[in-house]
This record gives sequence, C-alpha cells and structure tokens, in this order.
Amino acid sequence: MKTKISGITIECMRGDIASQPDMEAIVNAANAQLRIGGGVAGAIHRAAGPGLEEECRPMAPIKPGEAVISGGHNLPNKYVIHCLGPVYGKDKPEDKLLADCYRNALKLADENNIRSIAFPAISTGAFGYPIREAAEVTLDTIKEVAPALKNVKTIRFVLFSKGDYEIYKEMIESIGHGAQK
Ligand code: AR6
Repeated sequence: MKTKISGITIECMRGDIASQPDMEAIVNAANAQLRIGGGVAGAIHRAAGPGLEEECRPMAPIKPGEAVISGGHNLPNKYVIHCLGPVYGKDKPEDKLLADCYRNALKLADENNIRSIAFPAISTGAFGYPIREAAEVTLDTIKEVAPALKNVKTIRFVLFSKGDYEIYKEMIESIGHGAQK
C-alpha cells in the first residue's frame, strides 16, 4: 500500500524491521538504556551485532519521545534511529510523546540527508499502546511534518501482524483520498 503526501511516498508492509535492505535508515522501538531487548529492539540488535550497543552506550539513557542516531553496523542499513516510545497509561501525555518520537526521528533523518526510512509501530508491543490509537497519532504526525522535509522521500511502516498491517493500510488509503499527489 502506497500514497504520497507533499511529494513523499508513504507506504506500509508486513515484515521484519531488521530485514529492510532498501532503506537507508530503520527506526528502533528502543528501551531507555539503548540495550538489546525484546521485540523490535531484540531483532535490530541481533542483526546489527554487539557494535550497536557499544556505539549507543554513551547516548543513554534517553527519555520518552526522544530520538538518537547511530550507524547500522551489520545491518544492511546505513543508520539506525532509536526512539523511546511512551509506556501506555504511564508516560503522559502519551499521544504527544508518541508524536514526538516520529517528529524527532524524521527531523534527525532529514538533517542526516536520509532519503528512505522504515518505522515499526513504536510503543504498540511491550509498551501497550493500542495499535489503532497509535496509528492515528503516527499518521497525523506524518501529515504534519511531511511538508517541511527536504531529504526524506520514502517513509515505510513495517508491521509484524496481519491485523496491524490492515489498520495501517486502511488509514494510509484514507490519507491518499484527501491528499495532494
Ligand atoms: N519487525 C517489525 N515489527 C515488530 C518486530 C519486528 N522484528 N518485532 C515486534 N514487532 P516492541 P515497544 C512489533 O515491544 O512497544 C523492548 O523489549 C510488535 O508486534 O518491540 O515500543 C524494548 O527493549 C509491536 O506491534 O516495542 C523496550 O523495553 C511493535 O513492533 C520495549 O520493548 C512494537 O513492539 C519497547 O516496547
């Protein structure tokens, strides 16, 4: 599923965030310590190798909504952008903190001349954010920041489950209907 907003391709697919070789950057749903964890953080750190934790150590801890950038190490991507999402029901206001993740990640990507970036659904696993609510916040944020991006040309959402993919697909389709192509 693909659409365009302000000349930027917005797409979603089912898959593994650690297997996106055509993307210059991938985003990690990190923990505050930027250590290997479960879910996305586990997949990314396992594929990147121990050099990723080592590079990240001096940048930790990060706060909810914050994003930091590192190299991709053994991943096929040049960069990893690490975001700490809010824990649903605990880090407030969670919608603003989740929006900050996407805003800050895209700002870092643009500043680093990154043309393509793949995101997982931050906070929707261990951190408990309901997928539909999270997808609404995410896509509203993309719509808000897209016009200001100078280098980013492709934003991909990589969803693990079929149900999550269907929700993103529906929302991206509905953006496409109202958007400038
Ligand atoms: N590729 C794409 N999506 C995935 C993958 C994958 N390989 N694995 C899981 N997902 P989570 P969070 C989906 O828990 O909620 C970690 O342990 C998953 O189904 O990775 O931000 C960290 O160390 C869910 O929809 O991130 C942190 O402590 C989404 O990605 C904490 O969990 C996010 O799930 C972060 O929790």
